[in-house]
Amino acid sequence: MHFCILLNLMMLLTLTNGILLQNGKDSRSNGCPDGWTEYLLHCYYYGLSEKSWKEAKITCEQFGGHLVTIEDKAEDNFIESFIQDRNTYTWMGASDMAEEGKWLWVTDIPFNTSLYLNWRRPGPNNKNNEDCMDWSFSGWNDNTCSRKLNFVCENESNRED
Ligand SMILES: [Ca+2]
Ligand SMILES: [Ca+2]
Ligand SMILES: [Ca+2]
Repeated sequence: MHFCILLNLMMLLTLTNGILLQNGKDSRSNGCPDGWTEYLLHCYYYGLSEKSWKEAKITCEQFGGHLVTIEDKAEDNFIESFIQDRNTYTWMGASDMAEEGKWLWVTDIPFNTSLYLNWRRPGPNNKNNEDCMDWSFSGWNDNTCSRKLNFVCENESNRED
């Protein structure tokens, strides 16, 4: 009986050790701060505290990054899986608050120069003056900027290679 318990304990220790080693290895090879996820030399942070779009934007800037900007389909697919099962609507880094209908990434890149867009059909409807972009269901949507939502920040990775 005692032998069995000892054997189980040893197995548990071996397992725990393996997990710890694995984690140590991951943090060494990751060019992102703790709590951020690396994808293609960029770091992503999922903000679980619900904030207005402007509050979320400021929070990302305080982290030294910006609300996430989506450059291509690969990044969009990554974001979709990153936010999956966490919240229905998640703030992204784009708005048309400066001029209605002229969408701009927070990095000052206008949408009309973007090669990739993923608005949910039929596109931004500006219902009751919606000027801030969220990711919800199958794509992008314009939403009311004062709504309190979770958000995603993006930053460059520190990895050299
Ligand atoms: Ca990006
Ligand atoms: Ca609008
Ligand atoms: Ca809308």
